[in-house]
Amino acid sequence: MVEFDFAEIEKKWQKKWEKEKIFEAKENSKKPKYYVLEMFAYPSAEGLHIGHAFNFVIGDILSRFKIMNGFNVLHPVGYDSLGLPAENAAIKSGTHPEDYTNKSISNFMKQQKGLGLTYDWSRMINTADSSYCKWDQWIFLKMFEKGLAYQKTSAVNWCPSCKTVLANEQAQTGACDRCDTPVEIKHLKQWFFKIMDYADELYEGIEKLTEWPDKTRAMQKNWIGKSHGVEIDFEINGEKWPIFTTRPDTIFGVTFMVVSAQHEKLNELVTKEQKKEVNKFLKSLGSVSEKDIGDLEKEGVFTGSYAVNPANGEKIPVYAGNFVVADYGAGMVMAVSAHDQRDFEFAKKYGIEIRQVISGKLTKTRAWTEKGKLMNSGEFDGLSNIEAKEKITNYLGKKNVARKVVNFKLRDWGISRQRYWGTPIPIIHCEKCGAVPVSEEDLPVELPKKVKFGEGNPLETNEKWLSVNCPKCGGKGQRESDTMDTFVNSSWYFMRYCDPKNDEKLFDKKKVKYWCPVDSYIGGAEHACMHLIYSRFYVKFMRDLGLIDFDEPATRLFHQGMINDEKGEKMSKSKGNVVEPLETMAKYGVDTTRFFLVSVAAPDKGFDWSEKGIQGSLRFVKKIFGISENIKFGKSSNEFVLKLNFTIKDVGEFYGSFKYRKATIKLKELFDLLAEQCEVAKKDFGDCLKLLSPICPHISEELWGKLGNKDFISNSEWPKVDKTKLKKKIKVIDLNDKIIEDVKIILEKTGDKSKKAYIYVMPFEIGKVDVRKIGKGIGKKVEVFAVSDSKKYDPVGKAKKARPGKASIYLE
Ligand code: ANZ
Ligand code: ZN
Repeated sequence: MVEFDFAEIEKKWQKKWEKEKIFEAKENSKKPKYYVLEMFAYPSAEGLHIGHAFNFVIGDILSRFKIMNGFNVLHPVGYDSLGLPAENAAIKSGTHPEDYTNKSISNFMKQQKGLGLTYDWSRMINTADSSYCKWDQWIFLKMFEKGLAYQKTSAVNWCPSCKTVLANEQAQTGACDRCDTPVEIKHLKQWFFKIMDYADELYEGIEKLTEWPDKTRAMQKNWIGKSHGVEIDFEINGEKWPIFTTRPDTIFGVTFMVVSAQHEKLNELVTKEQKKEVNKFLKSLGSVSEKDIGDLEKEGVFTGSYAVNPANGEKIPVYAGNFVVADYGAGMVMAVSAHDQRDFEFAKKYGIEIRQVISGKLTKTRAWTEKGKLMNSGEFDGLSNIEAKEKITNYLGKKNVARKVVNFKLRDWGISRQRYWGTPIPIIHCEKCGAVPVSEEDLPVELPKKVKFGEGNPLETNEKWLSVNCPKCGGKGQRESDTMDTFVNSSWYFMRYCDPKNDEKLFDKKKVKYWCPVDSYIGGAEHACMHLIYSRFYVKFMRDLGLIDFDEPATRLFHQGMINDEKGEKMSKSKGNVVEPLETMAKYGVDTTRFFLVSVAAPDKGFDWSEKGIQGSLRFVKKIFGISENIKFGKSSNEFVLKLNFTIKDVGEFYGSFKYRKATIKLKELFDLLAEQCEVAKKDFGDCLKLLSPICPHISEELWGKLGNKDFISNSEWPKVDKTKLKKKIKVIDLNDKIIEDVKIILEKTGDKSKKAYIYVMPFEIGKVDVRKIGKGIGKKVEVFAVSDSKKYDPVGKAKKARPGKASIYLE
């Protein structure tokens, strides 16, 4: 095997690509556009991990393929660099978040450049840069202007010891993940974006995202959670509570009500007698994370109040409970203990009546949640519960105590973070004028550089930064000290890439119109909901502002799989089983690493790392080098021309549809056959390199140059399929036809007059042989053997000459 210095080759070509700027997207090009984007990376001090590398390589192969197919490709890169980790690192190690971030970015860049990616570095974005955050703030002002940015009081996790607000992920266990102090709930005034105004469009629009993974679409539907139901008015202490239910058929089975423990009006429901009990319960609740509400042990406490059921006038107790969401529906449920599992468990625990109203089998542990006939429901008894839904809704509707409604699980987007390392919210609070937007000319509101970390939000205690004049009345004002959720930054970055340096405007409409939407968006499935819903919301908002004319951020979405360690376990720093892409690239070369990443499994499936596997990829890369050294240029064999044409066709289809593993299989076959050729046309060899180059760009470029080419293979033209060659193959591909043809050739050459032909084929081919057809074709008796058959008739040892697709023949 040939040894070669891959590191030198990699460096050489990366330098040349960069110098000639061959991957910069062109403005005003006549070519059709193609926009490839990998999801925004968060630059951390640890540098990129193998999952990042996998993500980038998947996008890069597509980008290279599209470039070679004549597209004007936009393949940009940038850094989603604000957020908690940088701030935590700063608190821990005393470095400023900005220094931490800049160091992480330059480290990331070095590693990404090492991968030989086709990024257009001239368009790089860094969300921490004030030239970017200025436009985040501009969008905020537009939201504010349209009434889509507003303040309301909402619960946060509070650590009394760190004196700081904790993100949900910092309070998952109910204790602060820094100091282990139990988390308390605090109510703070915070900023929200009214994503609910777009809930229906976001939900209905999912249907049109036909090139997004089904699972992601289903997850989004579930997240937005459009639910058709009925609102039924219950009277509590003389006040009307419109309670949302999807099961009006169970109205006669309501034996209690449960209001959310976080409900704003809970206090009004609690009687004097119950105050102590309720407070005790509230204290015990822990963090506000809603993620695990489904798995919680159901708990609650009687409030002392009673509700009146409008269907039968019954008085039923109102409980406060931990399993009811405060801002869904009315934040209170009509509990039907016999037919809802949550209510059932709750009723069992607190000894509340369980009243069956739908026929079916209740057990000791399970409610009956299937269909059945109504019982204990007065005039509705005997109806099927499906029918009863409609009838009861109409009955209550006529009494004016119920109406059909649509509800969404989606909540308005809370964007306030009580943190330093984020985009400042451009608002000034004035005693006289309230919340006043910073005027556009005064953007960006920049973060103060000198701050003290340690307790709470350093912006909140920075008097110098906080105190400003009110833009409206000129009086004393105070800056908003909350910063924005970093999902704000990543909701529109793909549009900014189209015009990243614009200082006058968010972006030039024409440029975004040309490039957007993203044609292929590649990233982890963990972003199926938040990021991908927020960016869909941003697109719709900007469309309504008249800035863009499309509805969805990306036409096609692709999720890469997970790479686990050799034992199939998730890689993590703490387990010490992380594969370092840089080490791997240094050891095996970039092209080998790239080839390996896509040859193990379909890129959406993920795989277990394998040292043996990557060595196999290295052998393949070396083999190609070996071929290039030994090959003689002349005329290609028919067999090779056929194979080449089929590979051009197949590999092209596979690259275009992320079926990269299938492409690697075809490439291996092609180069195997090439290795067996005595000579091959120079152009055909060049075509083979072109097919390889999206995955292994450096060696392809090197060998392309060795062929005497002066241009880059990376932006050369993709080889064309010769369709006439493909047709021919269909005839030859049939094993029987080939045997007939081969026998005829022998007969012609030797003038043989024998009566019988013995045919030897591979064991797996024996089923494909059609003895009658061959017999008719050659006009002789025919007998067929598998080469492995120990009882075969083979007097001159012909069987061992058979190969797959090529039978051996003995005439007698
Ligand atoms: C009575 C009932 C009986 C219900 C029964 C279900 C089964 P989706 O489909 O998710 O919209 N619900 C209403 N508001 C709630 C809140 N704020 N937090 C938690 N649960 C709430 O589900 C609607 C059902 O969820 C409603 O229908 C209500 O319980 C409950 F056999 O009402 B149901
Ligand atoms: Zn004012």
